Amino acid sequence: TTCSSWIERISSLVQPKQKTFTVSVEGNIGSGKTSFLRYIQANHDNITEVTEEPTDRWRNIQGHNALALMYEDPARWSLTFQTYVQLTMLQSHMAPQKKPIKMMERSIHSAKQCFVENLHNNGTMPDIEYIVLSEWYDYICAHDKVDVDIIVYLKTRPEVVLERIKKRHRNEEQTIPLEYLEQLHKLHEDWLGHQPNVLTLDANCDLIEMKTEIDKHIKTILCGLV
Ligand code: DGT
Repeated sequence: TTCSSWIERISSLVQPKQKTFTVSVEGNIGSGKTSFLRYIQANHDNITEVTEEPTDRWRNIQGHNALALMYEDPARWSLTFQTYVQLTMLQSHMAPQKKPIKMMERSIHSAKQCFVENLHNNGTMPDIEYIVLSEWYDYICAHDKVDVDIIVYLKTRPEVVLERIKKRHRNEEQTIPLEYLEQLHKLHEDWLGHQPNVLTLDANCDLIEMKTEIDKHIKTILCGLV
């Protein structure tokens, strides 16, 4: 799709006099969301504020590393972990916005649509836990301002992100198998494939090529404000 037709599509999706926007950046583990956001922030700091994913909070809940526990024993700790992810994501969505565009690394939606669905699909999370989390999620969506105007989807091949995960060598992630990344990839595709407000970027390339790709689509990414 060309840039100008994208702008038209987005203009028709947002409110006529809308002045603030929320953009979420989605994609598999290791797809390059953090680098993407740092590049945007470095170049468009005047109109964007970036909310990075609260992973540090997940790693230290009053001294407990929930992320590590979730990877070590997902059947025992996934509900605890996803409950906390949902809380911290809700806090990010609700945080007051000072600049025209709030850019979020992931959202409450990917936590549910990709990670929770996956844990349930692969039998790690029992029905009752899935139902409780889902009812919380539905209630939050109905009552709080967690809408996203545009989703930037950094699409990658599972094999590519596995290599990146191995290279960056985060302690908690060393046991992630290719199969898990394939499952998450499919859920991202199912979820984002059918949404009208998604800009999909090929994120298999290196950072230099990625920057060119971002520059090419910058008007769309920044909701027509540049
Ligand atoms: P990037 O910058 O694209 O490389 O992104 P990452 O890999 O730093 O960030 P992300 O969101 O893909 O994940 C950070 C870690 O947290 C990773 O080990 C996956 C895990 N994670 C994030 N959100 C959830 C969630 O809702 N549920 C589960 N089970 N894990 C999650």
